[in-house]
Amino acid sequence: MSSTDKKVDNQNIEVDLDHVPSHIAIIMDGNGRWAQKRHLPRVAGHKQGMNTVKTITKAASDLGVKVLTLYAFSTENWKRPKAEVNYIMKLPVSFFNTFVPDLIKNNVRVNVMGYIEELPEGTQKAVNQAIEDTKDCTGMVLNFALNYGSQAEITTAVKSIANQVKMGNLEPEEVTPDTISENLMTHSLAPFENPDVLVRTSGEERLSNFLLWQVAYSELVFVQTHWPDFTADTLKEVIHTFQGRQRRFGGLKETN
Ligand code: V07
Repeated sequence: MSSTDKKVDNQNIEVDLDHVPSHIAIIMDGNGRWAQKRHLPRVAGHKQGMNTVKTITKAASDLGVKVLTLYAFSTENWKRPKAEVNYIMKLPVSFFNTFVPDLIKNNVRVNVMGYIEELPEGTQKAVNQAIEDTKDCTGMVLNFALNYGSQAEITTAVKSIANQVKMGNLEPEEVTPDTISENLMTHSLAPFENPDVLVRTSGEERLSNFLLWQVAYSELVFVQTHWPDFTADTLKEVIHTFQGRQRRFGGLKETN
């Protein structure tokens, strides 16, 4: 995958439009590094990163993606400097103010998963407003993971299943992998709750507590590009990589 800024022929990335992955999940890493490289404050990277969210949402929707999940803020990100966290928490507000009309025009529905009730009041309001204003859109789902952590999600699911058993509504023998899937935050995305491909930008190759259960069969694609530099062409490259791997598995492909 090319990570140079000056790609000459970028019209030639082959994508088979009949086999576009239904659910793409992206860990949007590298905003801080993008800013540092330019001697800008880290928040400038987050601001540019939000613009990339807009570009990639449109690009994914145009390619026929059904669910685009974006990991925007993890339960661990609270450890960052307070001013940076404050700035990040305002991004859903400015995203909402500047992008909801475009989402509606593109028939994109916003969904959010994570511990939203722990976010600042204004952030919660913007998020809920975006969900409400796009609730009748029937195209792609733009699914933000906000204050999300996979181990916390699984813990919440196990507690809920334990309670169902305690109440006498479920026998321990009846608990299957489907029972667990049904109690995760991705359940509302069915039948596309599991990503076909998980992308992480900026050269890191870790899952960082993101969708641990749901990526059991996903293709993992790591790109060097910092998230603010990620373009529609980078997305096409990712899909091209995904499609190449699917072809090589052929009839032996694991079922999901
Ligand atoms: C955030 C911009 C993208 C790069 C990664 C971190 C910073 C969009 C949203 C958002 C979330 C919910 C919603 C509408 C928009 C967002 C956070 C950070 C916390 F309903 N970008 N973005 N939220 N960044």
